[in-house]
Amino acid sequence: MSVTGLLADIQQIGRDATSGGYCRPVFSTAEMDLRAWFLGEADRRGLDVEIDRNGIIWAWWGAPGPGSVVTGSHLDSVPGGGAFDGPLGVAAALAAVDVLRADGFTPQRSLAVAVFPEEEGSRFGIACLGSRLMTGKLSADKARSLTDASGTTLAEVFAAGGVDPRHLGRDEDALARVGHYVELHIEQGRGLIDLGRPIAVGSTILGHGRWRATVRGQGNHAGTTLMADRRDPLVAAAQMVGAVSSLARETDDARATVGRFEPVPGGTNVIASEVRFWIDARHPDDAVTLALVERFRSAFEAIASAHGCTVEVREESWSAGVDFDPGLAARLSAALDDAPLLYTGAGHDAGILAEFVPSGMLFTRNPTGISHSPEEYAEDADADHSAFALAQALRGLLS
Ligand code: HGY
Ligand code: MN
Ligand code: MN
Repeated sequence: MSVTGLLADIQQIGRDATSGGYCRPVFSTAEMDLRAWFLGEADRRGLDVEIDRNGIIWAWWGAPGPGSVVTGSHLDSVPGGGAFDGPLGVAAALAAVDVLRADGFTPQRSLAVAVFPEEEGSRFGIACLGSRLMTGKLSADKARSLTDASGTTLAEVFAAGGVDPRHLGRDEDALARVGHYVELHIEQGRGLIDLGRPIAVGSTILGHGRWRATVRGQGNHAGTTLMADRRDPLVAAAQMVGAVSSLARETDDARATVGRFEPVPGGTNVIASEVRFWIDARHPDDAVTLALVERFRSAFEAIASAHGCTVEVREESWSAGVDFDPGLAARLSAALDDAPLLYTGAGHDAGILAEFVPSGMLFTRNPTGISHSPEEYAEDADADHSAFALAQALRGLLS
């Protein structure tokens, strides 16, 4: 089946009819439906499926064993995300198996299609949670204690999703089986459309982190509290968000975002008592990112003080910048008609695995470059071409 055909099968799962955006948090009903879809497609292809201790799904063509080739991506989404971020890589992996088999290709190494849970970190706050657990970059205890917006722990959510949280953690066997990891993903940028090419090879992932700011003041009545008597954390937090944008704009090539802003209690006639907001900050140089966050912290303290409030900034997730294995990148490029090498400002499980096994990425052209939005898209021809490009890339590794 074609990539567009596979994506069409899941296009209504977790889709908001009004915005067209997708909401597929890990182990939500929508993501569980996507996992079930994947298991069905793997079964249809006679792939041997296992769900490991960290909730990662492995669909095997050949016996699982050391030094296998692994491809795949994720099925979870950001809130209001697009249809391609994650699922394109999973669908292309399934369709690549079809392409190789149609060519009568017999792999000399086993191939697995993997689906990593919580790549977006949208439910529990830590990006690439599944691959971090597998590699030991995130401790099982820390993971189990994470809570989602409703206060439900990761342990409870994973248990409800059929993954026993007592067994979470570094998985030496799973890691030993990965000889090469190659992930295909929709490009989250305009490199390819400007180059007029359908496929690129990943060279680098920018370092990126997430910090949570908590601003505390005095909750009070909107009508009985004179302006001079207020310690309003929402006004302070709003100025802090402005500082994030202005300080990032002063720093060449920095990207800093506040996309989540939660006043407590959030009443129209209530002066908030507390405001929580999250900062996503990135830069090609990790030291610059971290220095920028320190500038945020200083600016926040001055603003909080001016409003009689307090502020606390806490790191929630940090992913250092990653250079993919240059030999593998060159090999992938050569296999794909000298496909261009592009860096990405988006994080991926391939970036976590790259520290442990030779890993690479392929990017599929995105005409607008827009992502993490319902407007994210790839032309059908490019989406379908992804399967052939991935098959071509895998063929060399599997021979
Ligand atoms: O946030 C990211 O960079 C990725 O989409 N998880
Ligand atoms: Mn993604
Ligand atoms: Mn994403």
